[in-house]
Amino acid sequence: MKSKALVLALFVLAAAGTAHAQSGGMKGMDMKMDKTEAKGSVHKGTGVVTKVEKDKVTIKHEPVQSMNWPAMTMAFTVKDKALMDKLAKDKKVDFEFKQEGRDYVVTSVK
Ligand SMILES: [Cu+2]
Repeated sequence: MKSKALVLALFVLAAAGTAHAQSGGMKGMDMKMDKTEAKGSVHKGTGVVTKVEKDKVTIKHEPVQSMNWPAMTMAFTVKDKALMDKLAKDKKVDFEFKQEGRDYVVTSVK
């Protein structure tokens, strides 16, 4: 009986340790995956802002080779309110964006 209890205790400890290690490992993996995805899908553009709306900005941008885009005027989604401060009509901007479904979301503005 004593040894059975000991085995059980060790098993519980081992299981707890494994669970902990797993959640830590998963977290690390998620972060790595996010980074890889962001790195692969962020595109850079240059253009002039033609219109600023609540959560959208229209940019007359130069060709974006990574998207196979010619120069055009189009709307981008802006989710980060802080980026809105950097966007103003007629301002020339260097920006980065990523595709999210059917939206193109601005991720940084210079
Ligand atoms: Cu475009």
